[in-house]
Amino acid sequence: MGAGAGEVDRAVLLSASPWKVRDIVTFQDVAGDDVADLIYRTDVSARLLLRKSVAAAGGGVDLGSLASAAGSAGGADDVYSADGWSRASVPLLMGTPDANGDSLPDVWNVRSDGSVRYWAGGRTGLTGSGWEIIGPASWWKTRIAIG
Ligand SMILES: [Ca+2]
Ligand SMILES: [Ca+2]
Repeated sequence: MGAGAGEVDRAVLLSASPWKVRDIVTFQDVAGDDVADLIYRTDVSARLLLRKSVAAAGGGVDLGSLASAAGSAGGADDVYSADGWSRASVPLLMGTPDANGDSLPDVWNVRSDGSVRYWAGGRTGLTGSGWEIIGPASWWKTRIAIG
């Protein structure tokens, strides 16, 4: 993972098995302290969760703060979107830099019906119920990735 400035200086194994049921959505600052945070999907509860990072003393992210919810800023993962995000109903999802001009990173997904939706990211959760950008289409059902 990068340190927020487009640089990657090392790869560190933070955690192993819990991530088999999780997908990383984005790694950008959400909380507003200029330190990148982690948004991920957990298939277990069909939620998006926000793990807020701790700043490293020398700049960038203290990677250890991402290894567990307890070690993150605030000591727990926050629910970023409460339901509807199972792998079955949302086969593809991707976080991107800000797309709507509010300086907060956003989320795109492809649902199982082949529709494409845009979600505006907020400081503590997604805003609203998303906007359907492309209606249900068979073409999107056969994609292996977006981005
Ligand atoms: Ca942050
Ligand atoms: Ca945005």
